[in-house]
Formats: sequence, C-alpha cells, structure tokens
Amino acid sequence: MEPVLFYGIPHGCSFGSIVALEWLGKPYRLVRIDMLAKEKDARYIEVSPLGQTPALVLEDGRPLTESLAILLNIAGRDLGSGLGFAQGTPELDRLNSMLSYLHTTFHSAFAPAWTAYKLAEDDPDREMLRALARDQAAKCYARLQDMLEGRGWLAGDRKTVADAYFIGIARWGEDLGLFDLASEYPGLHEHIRKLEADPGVVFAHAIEDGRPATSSGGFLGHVTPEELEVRAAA
Ligand SMILES: N[C@@H](CCC(=O)N[C@@H](CS)C(=O)NCC(=O)O)C(=O)O
Repeated sequence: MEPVLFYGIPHGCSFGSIVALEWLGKPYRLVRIDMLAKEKDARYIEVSPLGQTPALVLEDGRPLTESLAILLNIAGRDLGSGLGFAQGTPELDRLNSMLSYLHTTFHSAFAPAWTAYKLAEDDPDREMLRALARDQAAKCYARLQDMLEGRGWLAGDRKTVADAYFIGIARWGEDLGLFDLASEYPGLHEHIRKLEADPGVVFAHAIEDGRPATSSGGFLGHVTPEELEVRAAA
C-alpha cells in the first residue's frame, strides 16, 4: 500500500505532514485520530507507541514516528519537488536548523497552553500556564518574523517542508486565544496569509474539519487502522 499518515484532530501538528504530502503530489492515504478520545485504538498504539500524531506507515509496513523524520522522508521522495535538499548542502543545513527550531522551541512553547486547554475552566493553574505559553511563543513569533525579513520562505527560495510544518503550529496562537497575529506580528502574518491561500493548506483544513476536500496531490482516501498491515518497528 502507498504511505498512510495518521493525523490528529483537533488541530494537531500532523497538519504540516498532510500539507507536505499534498505538495509532494504522490499517492497517499490518511487515518483520522481523535486526540481527545479517552481510549486509544490498539492498532494506533502499535504504529505510534506514545499515542501521538503524526505517524506514517511506509510502503513496506514499517511505522515512522516524529514529525521531523516524517517531513524529511516526504521531502526525500522527490528532491526535484524542492520540498527538501540533498545531503551535504548548505540548503539542507538551513532546513534542518529551521525544522529543529520549529519543533524544539516553537512547538514546545505552546505545551503549557495545551495543558491548560485540558483543565477545568476554574482550575487555579490555568492562567499561569497560558501566560507562560504566551511568553514563550511571543519570543518565537518575533524571531520567526525577523528570520523571514527579506525572504519569501522559511528555508530556501521555494516552499519547503519547513513552511508546511510551520503553518500547522503558527495557528495555535490564535486557536488558543493567546495572540492577535495580524496586529502583533504583521510581517509574519503576511507569510501565514500566503500559506493559508495555498491549495495544499486549504485541503488540509478541509480534511481536519471533515469537509469535502479536493486534493491537488495524490490523496486516495481514508483507511481504518484495521485495514493496514503494520510491521513491528526495527
Ligand atoms: N515529538 C512528536 C510530538 C507530536 C505531538 O506532540 N503530537 C501531539 C499533537 S500536536 C499529539 O499527538 N498529542 C496527543 C497526545 O499526546 O495524547 C513529533 O514531533 O511528532
């Protein structure tokens, strides 16, 4: 079977992997995971032992977890797509550096606010956690805005998997009610606006929202975890 991506709702960071698959344009399928469900499907845990999305089941049935590994796997499937770069090039160094920053600093900045999201409205820790997330994420938005100054894309002179990953995370500031990005970071908001108009991003939103979605890439439909042949991880 073609690669199968497990993506999480609501608003998981797996959004970026859906966008990257659309940009690649090669056949793939999706499995939808409700991240707020109390019980985790046993087949899902077989693919993703930590119970996190994204996870990609490869053509030979091997599961691949972790966004960066998945995004680089997708980019490496066709370097001519411009989504990634060849080993040993300065362009790949910049892409890897950007992806690492987006994951270890930007994604992590929101963790306290996601913890707060799962707490009761009157929980005494809620506002402290949200303030911490806002403080951390503000530094990231400012740094990303600076890094984009005079550049069209986050890494390289074309859109790459870094832009795909970025757009799945950048929305969290407004999703969580922490920022008004248009007024606070107008330069960065311009990049977000450009990406939001991209057909791959429009497609990924429709998929997450459960609306009819028109693929300009290779989307072949959803499958259930039961329909997959999963090999044990090496
Ligand atoms: N290090 C993992 C983190 C993935 C991650 O944080 N996924 C979240 C959604 S953004 C998730 O699946 N959360 C559900 C849970 O932890 O129960 C990666 O980069 O792929």
